[in-house]
Amino acid sequence: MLYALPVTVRMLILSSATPSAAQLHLAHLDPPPVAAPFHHHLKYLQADVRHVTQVTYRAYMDSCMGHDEFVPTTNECEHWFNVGLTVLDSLDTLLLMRLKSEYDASRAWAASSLSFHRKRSLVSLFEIVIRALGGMNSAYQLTNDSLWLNKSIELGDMLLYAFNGTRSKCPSAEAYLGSHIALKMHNRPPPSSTTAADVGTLQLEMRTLSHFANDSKYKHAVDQCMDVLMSAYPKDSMVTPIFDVNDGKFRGSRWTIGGTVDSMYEMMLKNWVMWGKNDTTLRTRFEQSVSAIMRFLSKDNGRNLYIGEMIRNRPATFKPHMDHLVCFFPATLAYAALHGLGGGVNGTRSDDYLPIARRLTKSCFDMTTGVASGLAGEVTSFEGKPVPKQGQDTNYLRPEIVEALYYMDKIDPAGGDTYKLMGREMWNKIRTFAQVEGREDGLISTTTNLLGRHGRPSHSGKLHSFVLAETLKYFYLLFDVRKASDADISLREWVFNTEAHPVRIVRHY
Ligand code: DMJ
Repeated sequence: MLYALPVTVRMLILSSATPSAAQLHLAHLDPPPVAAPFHHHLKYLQADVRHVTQVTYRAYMDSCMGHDEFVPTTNECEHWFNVGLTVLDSLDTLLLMRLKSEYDASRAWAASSLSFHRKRSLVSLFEIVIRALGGMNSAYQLTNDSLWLNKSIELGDMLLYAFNGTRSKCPSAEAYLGSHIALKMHNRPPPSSTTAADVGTLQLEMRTLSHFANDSKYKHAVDQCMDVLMSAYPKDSMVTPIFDVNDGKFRGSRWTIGGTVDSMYEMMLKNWVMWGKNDTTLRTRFEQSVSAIMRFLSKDNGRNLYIGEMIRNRPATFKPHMDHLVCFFPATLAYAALHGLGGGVNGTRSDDYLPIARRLTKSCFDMTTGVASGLAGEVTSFEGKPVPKQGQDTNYLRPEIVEALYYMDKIDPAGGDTYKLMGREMWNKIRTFAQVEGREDGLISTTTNLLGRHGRPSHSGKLHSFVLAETLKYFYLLFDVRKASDADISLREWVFNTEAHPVRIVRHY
């Protein structure tokens, strides 16, 4: 197959032997001596991330190929949308890491077994768009293989129905897959409320599909909804988490930038960048929201700058904790600065984006230092030294902290090796504490009970597909020894969707 990857990637695509997960440790590298130059360590770290990715994906393939997700501790397979979600979410990670035999096996599975028509399911529109459509768009971008475009069109055509069932022209949170969708929708009217993130995170993928397929219908659907969202946007402020798809209004009383809202902000910026920086409404709403977030939700406790949450316009209800998910925000601010907003990459004022992103990135990293395992919890309390909140001490191997390190490493001109060193510390902890017991070959899993006694957490639960899509990819790209401008994915030329699937910036569309 002819890959449309940058030449360096094509040349480095590796052998097509297909060892099982259990055999892979034989090929593993030895670490360099401690005193070796840092770039030797980086090469080793990058190879190690690739190795863990290969072992983990192989374990999924060995036990659950074609199922949505799997449980590394038991090898059980998980069903969610019944579309082989881990395959679709992992394609571009496999390509970027030159895991050719795993990519080829995934493509072969999709060619023979993936059909959205044969499904009969109600799925989360947001999740299927960011993981499946985003993953296939990216695979098509990187390979030019029409298989991925055809599958994206098949899926995109089904998702369009979700935009037709409501009064506001914005889709509800659920979409049908399979045949006779119109009939199914008629029999079960869509629920009226969705979240800001669900409805505000579809545009990049659907517009990209229009661009690739040369068919404006997907773009038209999301653009109509985006107009509704922008007119409903609160003046000079942030959105609240609920969106009513019938009357087209934001509802709810919480101000947060965690789950239910997060990627709406991220995608306002990225859509502005992706389509030529012409959409002044998107840019203005993004800038206005950043100001409001910093004014109402940020707090400097003397040790850390962090983003909490509160009931709208009621500062007394402020909660001094930060979700792991919120660490998308420094990455977004850094990307905005790279593309000229908030003082640009050389901004020094306290309200410029890059100085804020620096402090937030440090706080996100500090979320990993509160417990001996070095794994951050779902929610971290910032009342003193950052520690996982009681009842929230699970680590799902989410990407947002390493995502912040990756963006800052590529964008912050004053960063030096800071972010790579932080990444190394995080990676070493993951290798020690997230590794499944008895699997010294590198298989990793969700880690629970971080606050448990003896500092040794336990493992359980499924491996979310975002671990392969995002977390491992960001570690791999963070440890790249090349200059940011020479990397396979340059942030001046590419946009990652919220699930870390890269597509090239389209300046005029
Ligand atoms: C991912 O699916 C996406 O990054 C999404 O935007 C929010 N969270 C998860 C990973 O934590």
